[in-house]
Amino acid sequence: MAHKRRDFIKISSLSAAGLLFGAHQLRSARPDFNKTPFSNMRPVGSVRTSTYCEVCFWKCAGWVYKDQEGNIKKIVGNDDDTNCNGRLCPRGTGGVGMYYDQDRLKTPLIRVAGADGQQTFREASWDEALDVVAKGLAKIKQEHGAECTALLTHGSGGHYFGTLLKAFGSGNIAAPSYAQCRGPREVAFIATYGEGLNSPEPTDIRDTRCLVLIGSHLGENMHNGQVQEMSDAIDKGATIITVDPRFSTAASKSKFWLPIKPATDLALLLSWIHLIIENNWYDEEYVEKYTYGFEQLKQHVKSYTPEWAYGITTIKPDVIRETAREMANAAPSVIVHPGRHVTWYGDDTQRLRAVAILNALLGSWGRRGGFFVPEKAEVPDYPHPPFPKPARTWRDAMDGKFRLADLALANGVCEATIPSVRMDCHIKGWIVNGTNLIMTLPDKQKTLEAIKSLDLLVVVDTMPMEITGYADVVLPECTYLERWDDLRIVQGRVPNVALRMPATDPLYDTKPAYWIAKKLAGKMGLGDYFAWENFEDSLDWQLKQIGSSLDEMKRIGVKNLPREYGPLYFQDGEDKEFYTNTGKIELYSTAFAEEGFDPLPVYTPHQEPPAGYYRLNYGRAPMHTFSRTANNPNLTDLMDENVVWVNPKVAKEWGLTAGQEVYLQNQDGVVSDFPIKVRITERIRFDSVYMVHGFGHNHKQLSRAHGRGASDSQLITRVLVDPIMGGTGMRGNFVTFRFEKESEVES
Ligand SMILES: Nc1nc2c(c(=O)[nH]1)N[C@H]1C(S)=C(S)[C@@H](COP(=O)(O)OP(=O)(O)OC[C@H]3O[C@@H](n4cnc5c(=O)[nH]c(N)nc54)[C@H](O)[C@@H]3O)O[C@H]1N2
Ligand SMILES: Nc1nc2c(c(=O)[nH]1)N[C@H]1C(S)=C(S)[C@@H](COP(=O)(O)OP(=O)(O)OC[C@H]3O[C@@H](n4cnc5c(=O)[nH]c(N)nc54)[C@H](O)[C@@H]3O)O[C@H]1N2
Ligand code: SF4
Ligand SMILES: [Mo]
Repeated sequence: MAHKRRDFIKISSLSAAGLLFGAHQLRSARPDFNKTPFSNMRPVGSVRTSTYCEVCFWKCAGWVYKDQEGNIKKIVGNDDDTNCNGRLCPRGTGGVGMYYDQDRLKTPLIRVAGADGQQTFREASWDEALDVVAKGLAKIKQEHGAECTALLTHGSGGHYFGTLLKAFGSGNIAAPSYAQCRGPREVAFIATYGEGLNSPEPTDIRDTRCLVLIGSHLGENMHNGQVQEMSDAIDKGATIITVDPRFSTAASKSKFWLPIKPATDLALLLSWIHLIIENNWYDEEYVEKYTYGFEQLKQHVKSYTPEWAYGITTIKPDVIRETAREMANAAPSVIVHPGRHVTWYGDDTQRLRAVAILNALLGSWGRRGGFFVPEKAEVPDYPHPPFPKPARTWRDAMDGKFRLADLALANGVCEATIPSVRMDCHIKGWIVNGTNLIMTLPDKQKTLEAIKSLDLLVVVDTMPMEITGYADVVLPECTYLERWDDLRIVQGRVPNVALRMPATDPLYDTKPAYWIAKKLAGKMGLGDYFAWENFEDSLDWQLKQIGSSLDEMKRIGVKNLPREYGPLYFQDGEDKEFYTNTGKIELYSTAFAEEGFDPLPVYTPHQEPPAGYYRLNYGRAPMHTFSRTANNPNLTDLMDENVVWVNPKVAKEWGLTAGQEVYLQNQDGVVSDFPIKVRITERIRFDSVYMVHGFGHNHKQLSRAHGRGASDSQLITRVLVDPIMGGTGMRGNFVTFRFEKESEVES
């Protein structure tokens, strides 16, 4: 499948319009939900089936209701589910739109070169498309070795394709939810407490007396359980302290809003640590019993006074003092929230170390109203042969860097694919499942360079997205509402499992990921790794290992199990061994010292925007998830484009008016493909602009999303790589306004 050029294919010249499908499917595909997205019809006489949501990774469990004709009508939360407590967020309710979206991928596609040299897709049968994939992978194995393949994935299909790849002999399996998201936080907490936070985070917000949000914009970030618990905590009188350069929804619910100068949070954190130690506000017994390196920390933060931090952060010293006192008064029922998307400025692991240290001083780890001790159901995998050991991995391309990264880096896989990196083999084949890398990874040029170096790019997706345009083979997955999937097994206060089963047959010629992976395995001689006959049998087998069954799960959807490994919180005076080098909570990180990194976090200043430029800040909107929902008919009804938030002072300087369309140009001369409307608001500082991530799609087959708003990803060309774990800091980009589209640089 080696193509000299791998152009972006916008529209298949052999369009899917001629596809044949049955009357039932036509009726079901009717996009009548456009008008009434959240129907209140009662489920009288209707059937309900269990699912868990795939619109984001909180994976709330719910029930899907259909009408008598079998059309999916609505999805509601499962009352027994601890992730959602019976309530879905607007995106989860609008998940029905993923099923009804008429722009969906409908059949497998294979890239072909036309007579004129133009590349295009042609429709193919599953058998033919999977043959091309199996042969392409076999060729790579023969010429370079199986380890020269990689899987980039986000979402439930990752498990099946992961099994396939490991069985094939490759360990290159990366998700952008690590190095573009929570990676630095995991490494910081592993260094401090010997374990990461994972997902959902074990924050005991429900019972907290003080919640400190540093950038975490809960309320716009709609991670369901946390948002519900935050609102309960507010009702019970908890103090919320929000540190955000923007007046976020969370800031509007807070007793203290600290409109910090962007990129200076570490200075604030260090001065909070300074105050808590200098005033003896820390939990002496806890620190004495559980921690290592207190004296070094005390010395280290001596000079980090609130007056010092004021000069850097623009937060007044008395506010820094008052907020430190609030935290100490609430301790140990206090949470300095670690955040989730933390890849900001490249020193993110150190910033998150300061967060971890602050929590340790306040004694909140393992305490009610702080961080609880999570448990997860232990469900064995369906039996399969052991995996072969891969000869090499992406790490071999890294020259010994990023050894503290506990998972693979998606950007690392890109680097290991580009031939200029020293490695025995360069990665030659990618399977991309459920991640729109073009809008997800910063530095698009680098992603494209990697893609151009591939012999084979297979994309598994539900929608024609930017990434599918670069594929050699596109494999259309059916939506989560049309398929069985692995049990949802996530950590929480109680261990539990949730079932996803199809509410209806797949529309068009789409298939579930488990089916695709098993078929491919068969063609690749790896069938033993998917030994079950029917997927349902494998679920039933797994459920029987934990005293349940598929029949029971179909009825209840979620099964909560008893905790097995002790109480939710540390007991008073209990001895504890942490999985660090010293067996203690490491305020001073011996692991960092060993690797040559600062064992205690040090503040280093970041670059400021040049004159006429503003820091590009981005975040979430409650009704959308990344780029995946921008075309969802139900959710575009709620929000169909993003806007750029501009401070009135800046608007005045530029003569901008509300609703005016502008292009944004970044420090490297990249101009946004599309214009974006201006929103003039005091809610953003004068040194930054803000926009919601996930808009500005340039794939023409997205009939509702194409050209709506601008893409932050496109403007993130400067990447601040975290030296400790390789995370891609994305908030070091600056933009200015342009009134017409003339690009100096090809984007
Ligand atoms: N509705 C919705 N909810 C989601 C998602 C979604 O797509 N849609 N995605 C989910 C995922 S995967 C993630 S990772 C989370 C991400 O959500 P969070 O982890 O909560 O958010 P971040 O993207 O880190 O932060 C965004 C906030 O940081 C502020 N900020 C920007 N620069 C700075 C700074 O220098 N200092 C400080 N203190 N604040 C700053 C911004 O103004 C914004 O309010 O959201 C999750 N929830
Ligand atoms: N510029 C910028 N970049 C970011 C972020 C940001 O805020 N700004 N956020 C970062 C964060 S926190 C994260 S976690 C990552 C998330 O990054 P991604 O997970 O890549 O998010 P999406 O862009 O939504 O891409 C999801 C893809 O999955 C497809 N999809 C949806 N449902 C299914 C399904 O059931 N099966 C299959 N096979 N495919 C499906 C969608 O059509 C879409 O193409 O992005 C990171 N990158
Ligand atoms: S938080 Fe919303 S989008 Fe995410 S899984 Fe739950 S209902 Fe779905
Ligand atoms: Mo994320």
